[in-house]
Amino acid sequence: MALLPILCYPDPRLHTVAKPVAQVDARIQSLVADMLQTMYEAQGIGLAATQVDVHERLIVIDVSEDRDSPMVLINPRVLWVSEQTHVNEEGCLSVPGIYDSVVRHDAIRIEAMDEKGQRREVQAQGLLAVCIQHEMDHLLGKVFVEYLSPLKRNRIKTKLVKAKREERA
Ligand code: K1U
Ligand code: ZN
Repeated sequence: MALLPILCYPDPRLHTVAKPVAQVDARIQSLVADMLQTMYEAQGIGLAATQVDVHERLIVIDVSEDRDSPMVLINPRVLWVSEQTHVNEEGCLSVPGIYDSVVRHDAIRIEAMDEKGQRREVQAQGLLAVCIQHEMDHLLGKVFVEYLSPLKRNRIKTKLVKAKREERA
């Protein structure tokens, strides 16, 4: 297993639209193991392949308290969303230190494959539903700050570019 570098906003690669995974093989299983290790190490509850510069439709998630219930979603597809929405506080490993409110569907149902290539359906609500919607946005090249006002987004961009510059100096 290996820790993978996480792309940081405003890296343009975060806006790449991911392609479907063609085959769930040893390469994908190894990527899943690396992404899980990277997500746990970074103390995140989710990670999309886009964030580690792999542009294939693959997500890992673990919203459990004990961090022992990994979920792997390959080629996820939305089947249903609730009409009801909710404002949630979100963060992102690609936008370190920034948390803000985003409106999401309360509940969703998706289909995806797991790491064995088995089709599964997931009905989600609460934090799991929020996290799946956030990670599926990553696969479309969308970062949560794009839901914020241009003013807020530009402030975040400036702050992170400055932080990166200082880190390099
Ligand atoms: O996509 C990511 O970078 C992972 C992200 C997932 C996420 C968190 C919160 C709401 C929606 C999606 C994170 O794990 S950010 C860090 C984190 O652990 C966290 C932040 C806020 C609430 C709960 C967890
Ligand atoms: Zn994110």
